[in-house]
Amino acid sequence: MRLHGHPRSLATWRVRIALALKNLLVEMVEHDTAARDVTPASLLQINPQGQVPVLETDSGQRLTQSLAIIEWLDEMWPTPPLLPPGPVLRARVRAFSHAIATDLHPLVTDRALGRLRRLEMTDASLRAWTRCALAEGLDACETLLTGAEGPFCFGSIPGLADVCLVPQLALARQYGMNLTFPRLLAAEAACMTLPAFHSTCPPELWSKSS
Ligand SMILES: N[C@@H](CCC(=O)N[C@@H](CS)C(=O)NCC(=O)O)C(=O)O
Repeated sequence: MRLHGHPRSLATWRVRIALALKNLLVEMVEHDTAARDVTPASLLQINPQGQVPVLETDSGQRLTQSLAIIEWLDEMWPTPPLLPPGPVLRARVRAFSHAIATDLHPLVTDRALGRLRRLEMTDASLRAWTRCALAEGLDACETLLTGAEGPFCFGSIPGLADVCLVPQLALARQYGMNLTFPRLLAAEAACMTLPAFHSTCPPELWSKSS
């Protein structure tokens, strides 16, 4: 399989963690998604959204959207599972994951910040915007874990929720945020004992991760 991504991409990091948890090796193909205003044609050819990650399967299918890719991996290689047994707990894990990947992350991507910059938002306002989005999103996530068993987000093994959480916390640290989310930090600490999380961490985020 081939994973199209970018070393700084949090969404690519999610998929890399999932692959590592399942001990799956892929060839990495790097696309420059960060330093540009125009989506490269090569990326638009493989994803009409012009975003990474894109996973090319052995049978030549191109899968987009990190959560869809990770759920596909989980269906194809069910061990270890990334979703818990039981429909209610699975719905809670998916809700938590979407709160990060679907609601929070798009507010703080390079694409979103680039658009705001072109609307003449200053660097200081952009920083305030990003910190505010991260604080609100992570605060809600802390509450979403109420009553969930640890040490990981939802139980004794890492899963989809942890795969989404760890990259987002690393970004928050990059913005110098004071993280006061005990349950999220405990789950992150449990994750960071595992090579699947720390060995896949983008180098510039490494020193700032727990
Ligand atoms: N919802 C998508 C988000 C993907 C995404 O935002 N990717 C970023 C990198 S983290 C990207 O490709 N940015 C370049 C761009 O949007 O132009 C997913 O989870 O895969």
